[in-house]
Amino acid sequence: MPTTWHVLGAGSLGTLWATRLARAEVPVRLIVRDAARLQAYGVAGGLTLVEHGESQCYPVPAETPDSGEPINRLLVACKAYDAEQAVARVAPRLAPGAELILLQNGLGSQDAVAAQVPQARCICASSTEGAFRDGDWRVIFAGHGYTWLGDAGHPVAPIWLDDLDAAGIPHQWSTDILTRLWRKLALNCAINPLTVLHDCRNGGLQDHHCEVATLCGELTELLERCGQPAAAEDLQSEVERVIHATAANYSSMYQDVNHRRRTEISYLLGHACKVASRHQLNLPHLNQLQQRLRTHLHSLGLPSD
Ligand code: NAD
Ligand code: KPL
Repeated sequence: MPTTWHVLGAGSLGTLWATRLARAEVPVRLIVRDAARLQAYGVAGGLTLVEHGESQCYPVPAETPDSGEPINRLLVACKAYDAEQAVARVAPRLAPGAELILLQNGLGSQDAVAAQVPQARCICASSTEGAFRDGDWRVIFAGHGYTWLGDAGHPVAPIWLDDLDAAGIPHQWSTDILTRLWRKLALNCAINPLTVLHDCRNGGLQDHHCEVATLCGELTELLERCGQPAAAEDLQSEVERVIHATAANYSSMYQDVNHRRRTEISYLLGHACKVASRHQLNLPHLNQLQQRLRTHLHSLGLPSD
């Protein structure tokens, strides 16, 4: 009997994964927040994936967190700030030897989740795929990319990577997943907050070269101090390359603010500043950036954590 994938969070990435697994006839079940959401889902009749302009509805079965069935494999597809609480609600259902795949961007939420479920194996992911919702239970597959998966405490790849092959989810097992997560966090810290504060696309940061370079210098210091020298290598040139390559795009944080959604600041810039302070490292520009961003979010009436 193949193992069922439970997908916690029917948002952009959760839907993107659930629909592709379902399309490949891999058993998958969706966990929605509560009975009201389950009822709304029942009315919709399934999850819709829009790819290359074509939409297809997949009737993925769904349940609430307190449904009784044991969970062996759980894809956590909530935002970083929701992950810990969401997992806590299903923790009693985890079977011995259960595995969690954590899709959250940034750092901090993965450790918080792992602490909730010491009996389970937690696998972290870093994804460059892009998807967004244009309605309830409907997701547009906007950017093809790659997902790196890894377990910092255990280098052996799980057998279920075969399911991802079958589902056409481009992925690679990574034995240095923490390096990847830190590198992405550093890129996000150097780019995303400035796009919000300067109200610009990524390419607009080409006019703020000095500010970007100063932040890259401090982020490099931080990565080296916290045992991530590989993530620090040539950071500034990669940040400049990404700014150039994605010049026409709005950063994910810009889009969150623009849609008046809570940002993941605490797991990006907030995490960087917290770790710097833990290492007694003085990074004035990074701290000032966090302060400016928090003030800005507050002024817009958005959560600043
Ligand atoms: P999203 O907001 O679209 O989806 C999150 C879903 O989780 C929502 O449907 C929400 O209702 C649900 N949820 C929250 N708490 C829950 C609970 N207790 N029980 C059940 N469901 C719950 O978010 P997303 O864009 O899919 O992002 C998920 C993570 O993936 C984030 O950390 C994000 O940074 C990362 N990421 C997203 C993309 C992307 O293109 N969307 C790309 C790379 C990484
Ligand atoms: O990942 C990104 C984001 O917008 O979140 C990039 C494109 C790298 C910008 O930081």
